[in-house]
Parts: sequence; structure tokens; C-alpha cells
Amino acid sequence: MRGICLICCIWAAVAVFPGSLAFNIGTTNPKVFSGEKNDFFGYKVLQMKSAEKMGIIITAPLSLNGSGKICKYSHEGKPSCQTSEEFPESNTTVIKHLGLSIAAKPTGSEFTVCSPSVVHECYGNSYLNSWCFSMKDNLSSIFKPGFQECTKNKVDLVFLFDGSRSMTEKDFEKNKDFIESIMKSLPNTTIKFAAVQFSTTFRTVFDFNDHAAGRAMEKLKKEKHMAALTNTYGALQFILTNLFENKSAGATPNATQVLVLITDGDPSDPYKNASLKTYEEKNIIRFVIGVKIDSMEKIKPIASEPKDKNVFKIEDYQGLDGILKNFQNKIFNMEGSKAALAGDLTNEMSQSGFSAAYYRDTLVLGSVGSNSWRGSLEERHHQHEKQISDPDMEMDSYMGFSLSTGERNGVPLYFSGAPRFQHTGQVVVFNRTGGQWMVQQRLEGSEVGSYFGAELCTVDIDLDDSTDFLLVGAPMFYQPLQKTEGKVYVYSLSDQLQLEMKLNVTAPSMGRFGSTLSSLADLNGDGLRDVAVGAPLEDDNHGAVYIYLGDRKSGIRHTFNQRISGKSFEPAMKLFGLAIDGHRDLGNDGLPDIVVGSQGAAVVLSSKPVYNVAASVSFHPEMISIEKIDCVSNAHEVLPMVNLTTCFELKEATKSVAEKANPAIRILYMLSIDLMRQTHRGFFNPTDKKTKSLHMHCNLTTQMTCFNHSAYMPKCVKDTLSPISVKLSFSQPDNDNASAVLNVDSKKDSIFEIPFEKQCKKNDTCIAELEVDFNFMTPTLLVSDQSYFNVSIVLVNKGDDSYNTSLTVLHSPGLSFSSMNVTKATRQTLYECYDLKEVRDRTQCGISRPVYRSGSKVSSNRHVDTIPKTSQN
Ligand SMILES: [Ca+2]
Ligand SMILES: [Ca+2]
Ligand SMILES: [Ca+2]
Repeated sequence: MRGICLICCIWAAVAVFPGSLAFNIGTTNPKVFSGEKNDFFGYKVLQMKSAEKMGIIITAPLSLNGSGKICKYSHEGKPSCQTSEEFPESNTTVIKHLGLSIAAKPTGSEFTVCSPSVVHECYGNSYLNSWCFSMKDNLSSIFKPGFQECTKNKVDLVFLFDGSRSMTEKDFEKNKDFIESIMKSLPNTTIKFAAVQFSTTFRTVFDFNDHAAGRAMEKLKKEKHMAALTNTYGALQFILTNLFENKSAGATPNATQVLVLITDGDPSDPYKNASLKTYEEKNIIRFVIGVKIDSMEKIKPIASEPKDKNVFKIEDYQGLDGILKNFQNKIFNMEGSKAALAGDLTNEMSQSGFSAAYYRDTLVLGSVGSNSWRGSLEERHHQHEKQISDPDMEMDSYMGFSLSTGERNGVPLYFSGAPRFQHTGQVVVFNRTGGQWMVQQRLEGSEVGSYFGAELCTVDIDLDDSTDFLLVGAPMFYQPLQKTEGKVYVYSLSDQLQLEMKLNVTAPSMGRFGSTLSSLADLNGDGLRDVAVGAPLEDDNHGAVYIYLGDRKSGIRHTFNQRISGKSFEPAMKLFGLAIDGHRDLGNDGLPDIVVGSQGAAVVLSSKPVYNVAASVSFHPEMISIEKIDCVSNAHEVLPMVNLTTCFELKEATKSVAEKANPAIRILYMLSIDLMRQTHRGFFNPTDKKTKSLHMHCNLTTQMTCFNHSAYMPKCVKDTLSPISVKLSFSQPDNDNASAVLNVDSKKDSIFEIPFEKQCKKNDTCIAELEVDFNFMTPTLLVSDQSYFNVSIVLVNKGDDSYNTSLTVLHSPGLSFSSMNVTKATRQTLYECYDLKEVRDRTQCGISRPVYRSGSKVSSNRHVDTIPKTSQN
């Protein structure tokens, strides 16, 4: 029978991948698609599948003077590129940076590219916005994401005109004409007008309700000249109370309020800071038109800032005609440019499509700029658009900077990063309940300026269509002591739709680790998706991509499994890791490929098959014979110990297409005897007792491969109680260039024990039963010089093996042991007798060391001399 020690493939995770940084992403012969560095070719990459053909999309958002380009490459054949100039809209719109964001439908056949920096005009002001392009096979359609219109603004405008006696009737009429002209030129606006004549007292000529009802012009025409003083400050207060703050006069809540003061004299009443302060606090825009006034100093304070744009000086009332056009424009623009004046942008700068993602066939776009850069999401499904925002988002938070979608137990979830929220960043989770998107949870960043949430990635670790983890990138997270930049947080998503932080990983260096996050296909064949993290500024902007193997409990493993440096390519890449997509097999070998974008090139990296090794070791005989072991005779002979047989068999963990799989993995394996003991009891070379280890290179295949080795031992093995330990270990020394790789999780070492032969009945515990029989063979002892006597000793072992057996004879100090000889023995018995130092009354003999076997019986004669009394001292 053979003793067999099997090392089976262990599937459980082994903590850390040792030293080497390579695993199964091949980097030696990558497929490289090159483009212009200045065009930022490679800014976004996407794997796609059209009509059963695999291909990749690469964008170059700065090509063609910054208008952008999208190129599509099939595995064979030439690329087809599309520029924004080919879209009819390019005649009327300056399309910029096409390809800054990209998203593919989960089916992979349709994708959307956006150019979120299109300049558009709102009533004379330029804003950034976007166009997006959806492409399916070779058909493309263009659409303008919603919620980026120029916001119509409500304006309440009051004319305050001078009715003092210093003006003529003609001037007074001219003034009324001016007001009438402005109102007539703005017929279809949301502006509501009112007018007040002031002199010593004040009178509402028409209020907002009159204007809305069409009575304004008539009332204005009938208005009589008051012809008294110029109580300007009193009039300002009057307007506040009677018009701007008076709902019954038709004032619109939250309207932009505008006052146009037309006067030909300095105020007669004293300067009232209080009423001006109220105007200031309420952001009421004030224009002042001074007629025939030498110095504007007294009326200038009434105008709002900027004074040089809001104060007008004219020579006489005829001059009003000259400023009419200018004034009309100013007021007209006010309707659309509340933002510019009051600093509150709604959708003028939304930049919809700054980020893009699909949830099933619904496209979701991030609109970072909407609502004063609070940001929002825009959902687009069959031409229906819906804006999703967080009511508690603060200004300048940039929500929509990043975007990821998921689903847990059938509930759709949108995740969006607001990396500037309170300067530390935030991620908002939206959950759709009852057709409404509600904020489910918020995750907060911890470090100011870390850009927490600048990149997001959901992971369905077990490929069951239910999201399990959310990865959040904080690419600017800086650790000054370690000199590292970038951090990735991993959150698990519970069935209750709650995210809980499981782990975070940081970069080993500076380089914006976490700028890109991508959920990959299962690379190593453990049934769990794996993850790539980009650090595009590492290694002096050459960039690097880190591969983390997926983990069911913590999302990813604590340590990366492979680092691919942009510097390792020939020529070296720049900003390698700007974009990553690796969720499908682009070829047809059944193994996933990863597309990595860099500045000027996109690289397709193929994954190699991963194999587990089933290794077994058997030895023969199953126990080491102790029969010839002899520590008594001092022989330096070498004895055979056992024959070892090691067998290896490869089993693929990945699912490569069978006919192509013909792996030959070259491994280095090592056998060692008694590795942990100070003195080893065995060796592999019979002529060199130092050879306690054996190293072998061999090629493994899917066929079982076996190797035989002989192990030896010295004739004297003192410890035959504890078994000999043998360690088998193996590794793949050069997996960089190999066509297949050893699984990092495959167990690569094992220790097994070879016992020494034993004859012990109970539980391997030896209980020897030694019996000694002793007889004098010399009938009388004559005490004299040169005298001796003989004794016979019989030693029987009736029990189990006896280890390190010794026989001690106690005698009077006048006797001296002389010699011993075996007269009869059941097996060869060696012995060694010695006097003990300074002890004169006993003699000890080692019997058949190390083992006096069970059932042995030995008879011996001992010759004992008497020592003369004189020499006893
Ligand atoms: Ca899942
Ligand atoms: Ca995996
Ligand atoms: Ca492949």
C-alpha cells in the first residue's frame, strides 16, 4: 500500500499575491490603436458589439480644432470615424469636444456620445451646453438633451419719472413717449410694467395690474404734470411700499425687480440711505437717466452697480430717443439673464451629458452646471425627459460629474457624484419609488479637495443582474506622509438598498489613483467580476492601471493583483488609464479583453487562461524501515529512505475555447526534507548528505505529469520517533511571457510527513515491557588480584518497540566491567557499554539503539573484573 498525500486545488482566496506584479493580463504583444496626442485620441474607450461583430469606440474630443471625433474599429478592417461637422446641426451650432463622455447600452449595440461644452446663447449671453449623439450600428441620430433652455425670467419694472416744475410740458410729454416706446417694443415678454410720477408728492400712474389688463398706455396718456418739487427719496420709498411689495398692485413674487428713474434735477428731499439699502438688499436693479444735469454726483448713488453701465446722462429730453434702443435691449435681456445679473443660473450652463450611463435602455446624463452648478441628472427614455435633482444639493457641488446606474432586487438606482459638495465631495443615491426619484442615501467624502465621487462604478460581483457594490473614487485624496494621491472606497449594497463601506484602497504613489474605475468581466475564472482602477498621472504622467480581483464579501481584494504601467509599452504610453472598458471578449478565445485609453492611443490587452494545478505526492514504502538504522556501530553508510513520486495536472479555471487551449505551463518545483529542523534526517543525493532540497523545472499540461525521486538517510538516525517532513512547493517563474498562467489562488505548497516504522499497539504510543534475567556463571568469587567472574543477562522485550533502551548494572565499586558478548539473540543486536564518569558503582549499556524491537530477546555474557583494593582510590 502507498501512503498518499494529495494537494488538491484550493479555491478559497489566499491572502496576498507575492512579489510579482503580473497575472493574466498579457502586456507583451498588445494591439495598439494610435491617434494624435493633441487630439486626445483615447480619451474615452468603449467595447461594443454590433451585428455579432466586436469592436471598440475611441474618441478624440480635441480633434478638428476642438470639435471632436468618434472612431469605430472592428477587429479586422479599417476604422470609420465620425466628426461633429458631419451632423447638420453643425451649420448652426459650434459643437465642441464631441466624445468627452460616452455610454453604451447594456446590450452593447447602441451607444451615446456627448459634447457637453457646446456654446449657446441666451438673450445675448453665452452659456455652455451640450449635444449628444446616439449611434446604433452605422446609424446615428443627434439630440439636444433637455433642461438646458434659457430660463424665462419674470421681471417687474417700474418707471419713476420726474414731474417737477423745472421741465416744460413738452419735455413732460417726451418723457411719457419714451416710456411708451419701451413698452411697445417689448410686447410679448413676461415683463410687467408700472409707472410713478413724482414731484412733491407721488402718484401711481399705472400699476402692474393695469399693464396686464392693457390699461397702462391710456392711463399714461392722461397723466397730468404735477409741476412741483423733486422728492426723489420719498418716491423711492413710495414705490417699494406701493408697487414692488404690493401684491394687490400685481407684483410678482420672486420677480427680478427693476427701477428706471428719469429725472432732470437733484433730489429736493434729504438723502435716505435706508431706502437705498432696501433696494440693495432686494437686488432691485436701478437705472438712472439724468436729463440736463451738470453733475450726476447727487443722483448717481441711486443707480445699482455697475454704475457706468446703469447711469445715463443726456443733454435734453430729445436725447431720450438716442438711448431708447440701448435701453430696450437692456430690459429685453433682463428677461433671460436673471443669472447674469443676480448670479443664479438655472439651466443655462447645465452641460447635460458631462457624464453618461445607461440603465437598461434609459439613458441618464449628468448635468453638472444646472441650477448654479448644484447639478442634476437627466433621464431620457423614448424621447421623454425627466430632470432628477437633490433638493438639498448646494451651489457649486457639481452633481452629475460622475454617474453610475444599478439595480438591486428589481429596484433601479442611480448613483451620482458631486465632488465639490462642501469641498469634500458627496455621492447621492437616487431610488425610484412610485415613479418618483428620491434621494435614498448620501455618502460623504472626508478630505477637502479629494474630489470624492469624481468617479463611480457599480459592480454586480456575481453576475446575477443585482448590484452588489459601489466603488467611489477620490482621485485627489492626498496622504502627505506616504506621498500618495488617490483613494478608492468600496461600499456594499444591502437588500435594504443601504450602502456600507467595506474597504478602501489607496495608491502606492502619486498619480490620481481612482480617476477611472471599471467593472470588468471575470478574469481569473472564479465566477466573480474583477475591477480595474486607473491612475493616469503615475510614473511622470505615463499612467498605470491596477487590476483588483473581485471578492464576494469586500467587493475587491485588499491588494491589487496586477499593475500595468504605461511606461512598459514600446513606445511608452502617456496618461495610460484615462479610460478603461473590459467587460467582454473582443476576439473569440472565450477570454475577456481590456481596452485602455491613453493620450494618443488605445490598447487592447488580452487576458490569458488561468490554470489550477492539482499536485499529489506519494511515497513508498509507506513507513521508513528502521531495521538497518544503527547508531551503535558508528557506520557512515547511507540507507535508502523512500521513493517519492510527485504528480501534477493542470485544470483550467477560466473558460477559454477548448481547441485553442494547449497550455504548457513551466513551473519550478522544490522538494525539501526536514526544512524546519536544525539537522535534516534525509537527502536526495546519496553521495551528498547536504542535499536536503531538490529543485526541478518542468512543463505541465492538462495530462498528468509525474516525477520520481529517491530520498536517502544516514545509517544512524537518532530520532526515529517524529516523522520526516517533506515540503513540496512550486511556482511559475516567468508568467509575463507565458501563454497561460498559474492561478494565484491555486495552493502552491504542501507539507506532508513520512513516519518511521513502529510497532506500537495503542494509538501510536509505544509501551515496552522489558524483562531482565540475571545469573552468576562463576560459582565462587575469589577476591584477589587478576580475578574475574561472568554473569549472564537475558533481556526480553515483551511489549512494543523500546526506544533508546539501556541496561544498567549496579555493582560494588570494587568491580569493573570488562566485556560483554551476545550469546543468543532473536535478531542482530548491537550494544555499547560505557562507564559513567565519576560513578564507580554502575555500568550502562545501550542496547540496539535507537530501537529495541518488540519481541526481541537477547542473552549475553558479561565479564567482570575485580579491582584490587589498592587501586580503588
Ligand atoms: Ca449581484
Ligand atoms: Ca474574478
Ligand atoms: Ca479575448
